[in-house]
Amino acid sequence: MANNNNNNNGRYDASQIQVLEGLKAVRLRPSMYIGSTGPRGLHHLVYEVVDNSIDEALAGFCTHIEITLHPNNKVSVSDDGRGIPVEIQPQVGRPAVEVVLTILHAGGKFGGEGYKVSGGLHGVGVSVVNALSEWLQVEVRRDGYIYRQAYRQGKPITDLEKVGTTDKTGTTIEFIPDKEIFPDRNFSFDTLAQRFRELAFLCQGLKITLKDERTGQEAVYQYEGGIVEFVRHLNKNKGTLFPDPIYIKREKEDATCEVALQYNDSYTENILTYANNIHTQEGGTHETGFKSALTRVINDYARKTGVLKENDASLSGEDVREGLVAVVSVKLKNPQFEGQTKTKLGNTDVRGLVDSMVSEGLTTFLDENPAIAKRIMDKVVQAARAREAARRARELTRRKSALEVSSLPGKLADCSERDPASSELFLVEGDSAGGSAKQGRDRAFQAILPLRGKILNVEKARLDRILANEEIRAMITALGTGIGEEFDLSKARYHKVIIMTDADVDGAHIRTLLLTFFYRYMPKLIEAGYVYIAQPPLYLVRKGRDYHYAYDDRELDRVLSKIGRGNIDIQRFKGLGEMNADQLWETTMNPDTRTLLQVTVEDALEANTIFTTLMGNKVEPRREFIQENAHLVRNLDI
Ligand code: 0RA
Repeated sequence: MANNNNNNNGRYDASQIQVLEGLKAVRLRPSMYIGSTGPRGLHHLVYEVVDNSIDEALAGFCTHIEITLHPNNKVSVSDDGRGIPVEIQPQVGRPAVEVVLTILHAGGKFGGEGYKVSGGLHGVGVSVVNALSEWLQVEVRRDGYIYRQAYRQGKPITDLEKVGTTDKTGTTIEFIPDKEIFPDRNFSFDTLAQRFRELAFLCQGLKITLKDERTGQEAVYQYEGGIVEFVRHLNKNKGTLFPDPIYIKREKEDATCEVALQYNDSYTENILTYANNIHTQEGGTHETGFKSALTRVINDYARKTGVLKENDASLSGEDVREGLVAVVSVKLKNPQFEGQTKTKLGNTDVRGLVDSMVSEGLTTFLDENPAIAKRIMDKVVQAARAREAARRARELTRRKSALEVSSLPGKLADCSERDPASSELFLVEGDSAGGSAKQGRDRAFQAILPLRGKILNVEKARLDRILANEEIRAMITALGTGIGEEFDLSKARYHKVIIMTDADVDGAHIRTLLLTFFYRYMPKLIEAGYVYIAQPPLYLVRKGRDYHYAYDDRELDRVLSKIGRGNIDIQRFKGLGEMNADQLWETTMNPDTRTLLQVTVEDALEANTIFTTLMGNKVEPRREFIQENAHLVRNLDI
């Protein structure tokens, strides 16, 4: 059984067995460790490696992390930290770096207390990445030397070797995910860039560079202002109530909390919470601590200054969060993640910690900045009034729908099918396209609702105004689910809601308006996977009796080169209305031949940023965005 690696005088047995057992377990059930072996799991490998460098940065020893995507599926992650220790670990008889890379959960054992601060969602350690890589190489720059070791599927194929000298310190880990585990090894620059930007916001001053050698793309993220700049970024295209976000920070022995917040003139709240750099989508104790302090402090201030009189009702949590953008970030020793997706912070002591620091910090801020405090007071009091009006409006619609016998909208051409699971609703832009769709559809299971004119810009409007909009009401009624707090997925009358708009800029705008509406008021409809985007073709190419459709310019080129020369006629569809009923059926509606894009809100932050960039109050960025990204809306969904 001799192997060049086991030269440590018989002391290796126990640890070697542990390594092999560990590797086997990881390769047998990769999803247990990294969530999936699809694109998410694949990208998770990179995050896991980067997290180790982030820990080194949070410990104060690393200022720059560089990630490079190479051709041939190789990724490298390089940092300028202290370098993973190389000394022989007495318990194991192997260099520490080898232990870190081969033994499960060995990651944090060598830096002593307080080393492990961040950690991927699963926090599994870099040995898992190693086990799932067909090849991995670690390079350590430390004590004047360069050390290297390579692995195959997690097993060392060389000893740790001294390969040169250097005056630098740091660690570089390069790896190629194993094809046996990951059928698709295509890394997405955009997905990685998004996460690294977020990490750079959360780790003030840290520089993160992402390079893509496949395309030459490069992104550099570094924010001296940390989460304050994060809040500025989220409010980029909004009118803000005051110029600089409020920033509060508290450092304790075993926890650091920071909060940055700023109001804008919209009506939605956007609170992002993080624990150890993980986006806690389900919230948790840090979020409750923040919210309760905010509500209490604002109410106290409103009473103290006479904005609220003795007999006035207190402001609700929703009132004080209207138009609020906030980032809450805590870093602590032993984070407990709970909830369905393990993204809810459970540590009970964090609630009081965040609550008391926000109480103190915000009270002081309001006292010291009366002019800003006044603007906040105006905003929250107005919110309370609007909320009351919305409640009355809601009651009105409820009573109405209870009274009407058949309350389905007149414009809806419903299907005969009654089982929602096999029913489809097409939301079609424009009356003429609606007409073609009605003719072309299979009325057995396809319903058509034409949407006329400019649909209300939901970002700008409050709930009461949205409910008053005829197009939106028709859609809500047709869907059957209700909206907001009364939303009930089980009442959905269709399990496919298909947005069918023109393949031009206006179409992209309306599609985004609808997506915004669903995202804000029926997020569960998206989560359930009920929302789709139809893909109408852009071109019809005819040669004699032969014809082909092309969905974009690239496909048009392909079609043209395939059918060769001759008498070719190219028709460009400017809108759905230009297609006759048969063409619309064949290209866009027939389940056997169409392509539908399913809309998923994978990343609420990403979606929110896109929506708010498009729909915010300032007009210029919106136009710019549509022009640049008309094609991108597709990338929102899988
Ligand atoms: C354990 C201890 C020390 C550093 C590291 C791990 C370390 C790990 C990684 C992984 C990627 N980059 C890294 N950089 C550092 C501290 C050892 C010391 O006291 O010098």
